Amino acid sequence: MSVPESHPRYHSLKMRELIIEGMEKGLVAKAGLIAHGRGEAFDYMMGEKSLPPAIRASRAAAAMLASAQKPVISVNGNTAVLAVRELVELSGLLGAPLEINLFYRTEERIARLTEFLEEHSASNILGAEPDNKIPGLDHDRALCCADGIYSADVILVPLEDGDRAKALADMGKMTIVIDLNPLSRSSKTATIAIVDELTRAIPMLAANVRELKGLSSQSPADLDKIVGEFDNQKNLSDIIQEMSGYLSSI
Ligand code: PTJ
Repeated sequence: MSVPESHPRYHSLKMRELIIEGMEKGLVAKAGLIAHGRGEAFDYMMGEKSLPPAIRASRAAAAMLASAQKPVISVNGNTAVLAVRELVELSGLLGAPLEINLFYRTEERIARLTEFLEEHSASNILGAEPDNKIPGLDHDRALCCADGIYSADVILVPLEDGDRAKALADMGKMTIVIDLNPLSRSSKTATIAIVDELTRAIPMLAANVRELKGLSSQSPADLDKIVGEFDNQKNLSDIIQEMSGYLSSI
């Protein structure tokens, strides 16, 4: 059944359709359906909109990406099917590779995701031939590319599954997580957690990067200042406050 645009929950139902189709095409893991449902529940609790703390986190994340020496965007099944165009655009803006890095890794999924990214004009794709490992992880998400995640200074990790953000932090890397769950280990471990829905968060991040990179008056020190003023723990408590405020107003 195709969802009519007039349906009040069009966007939400459309995203479900993308995730289901993605699973049927072998792009999304079965567990990706469950992960998506958990995300939807949190999004409901924030009124399905980007809250002010997420907008602040996006600005700090953009400053961190704009000043990175070697940024990398990590891509999994859910992120690819929900926001492929936006991810390719962000990759181009930053000159950052899209590295396919999967929790439920199979060579078939890697091949299909590579093909899917190529079909959407991505030119800088890594992940098919990992030649290094993130230390401290006992699952396939440890597999990474020496030229990508392994040597990156800043890594954008949307829809993380938890322990990798910690392993990357232990490697001395700065991580930007996009996750609707402010209580998740990834949100707490990230250098910057953007607690927002992926399809809202990626375009907002790209717009912020575009703006910060376009400001000729912006010096590296200005970007460092924006990043330095951001406090992830405080931002997470702010978002929880916002969510409880929203819930008690209903
Ligand atoms: O493609 P793979 O094999 O790498 O697997 C990807 C999933 C997402 C299945 C895997 O990483 C996983 O199991 O993740 P988790 O542990 O379920 O965590 C996913 C997090 O993303 C949860 O905290 C969800 O709330 C959040 N989430 C789900 N959908 C969205 C989201 N956050 C932002 N935007 C969404 N659309």
